[in-house]
Amino acid sequence: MRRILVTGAWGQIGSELVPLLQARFGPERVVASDVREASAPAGTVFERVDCREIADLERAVIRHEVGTIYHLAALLSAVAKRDPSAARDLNMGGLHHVLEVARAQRCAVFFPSSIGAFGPSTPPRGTPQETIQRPTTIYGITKVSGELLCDYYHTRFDLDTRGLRLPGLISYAAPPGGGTTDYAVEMLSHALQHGHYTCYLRPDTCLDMMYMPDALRAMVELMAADAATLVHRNAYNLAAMHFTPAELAEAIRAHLPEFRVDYRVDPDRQSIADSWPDWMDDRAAREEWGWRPEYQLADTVRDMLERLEARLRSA
Ligand code: AKB
Repeated sequence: MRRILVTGAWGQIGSELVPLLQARFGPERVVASDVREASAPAGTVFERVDCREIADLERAVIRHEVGTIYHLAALLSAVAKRDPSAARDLNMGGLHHVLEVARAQRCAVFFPSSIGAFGPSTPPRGTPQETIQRPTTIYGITKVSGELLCDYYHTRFDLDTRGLRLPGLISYAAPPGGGTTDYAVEMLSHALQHGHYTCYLRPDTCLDMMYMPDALRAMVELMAADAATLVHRNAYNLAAMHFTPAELAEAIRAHLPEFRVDYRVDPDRQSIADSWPDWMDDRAAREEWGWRPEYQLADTVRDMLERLEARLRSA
């Protein structure tokens, strides 16, 4: 059986997707790759890959006989806003390299799009699967281009490309790096450690969010789905819950009644969040490949606080 390559393996998603794939398919069948040479956990096959260099990708795919690529290496929205050229090089150039290598070596490709693929002219509540996509962020522009490139490689070269429009992700294993939705993870860990958090978004900013176990399961289920059922393969709206910072703070107070939040709005991240939908309609994912989220806000907060507390105790 051909192997699975994960790019951006040390990021927020990759650091949890790699162990999940290893547990499901066997450690020898998963190749973790990243531009950073962090020491890989024991038993992990690691290959340094800079996706901006097509030769790195080619070498890894050929050497390890890769058949599926989960392409996670990308800059998130706030960092991309600070350096649009770097975002273009990695988010668009990197994906183009992945698709070219996948075309030559006949690999399936998973591409994570985002709520960021929408913009202020998109219907913000119950955002349809197919609707206006005119993002005003460089991050969103790279995500829409990514969706279109994946469509193109599928129709033109019959490549098996699949993708999801991911909401903000909440997780405890690795910190998110430079996103707009990161406040949720920060709020949970500050609540536990300091009893207080200063939030960079307004209290009424509503965004789609998802707990990492649901997001990982969605990725693996989509890649395993029967291709014949996939009409909107690149990329499915994916939803589980949506809430505002004020609502998250309230849910945390059910466990930590003394928790306090104040707000110091960062105009850069607020304007990004304001351009994104409040919540997406994910019926296409539910109908075409059976998507069902398991975690809502209360379960997510309870589980996150328990796991963050266990990590603090063992640190
Ligand atoms: C970000 O905030 O940039 C990401 C995303 C929603 O794509 N978490």
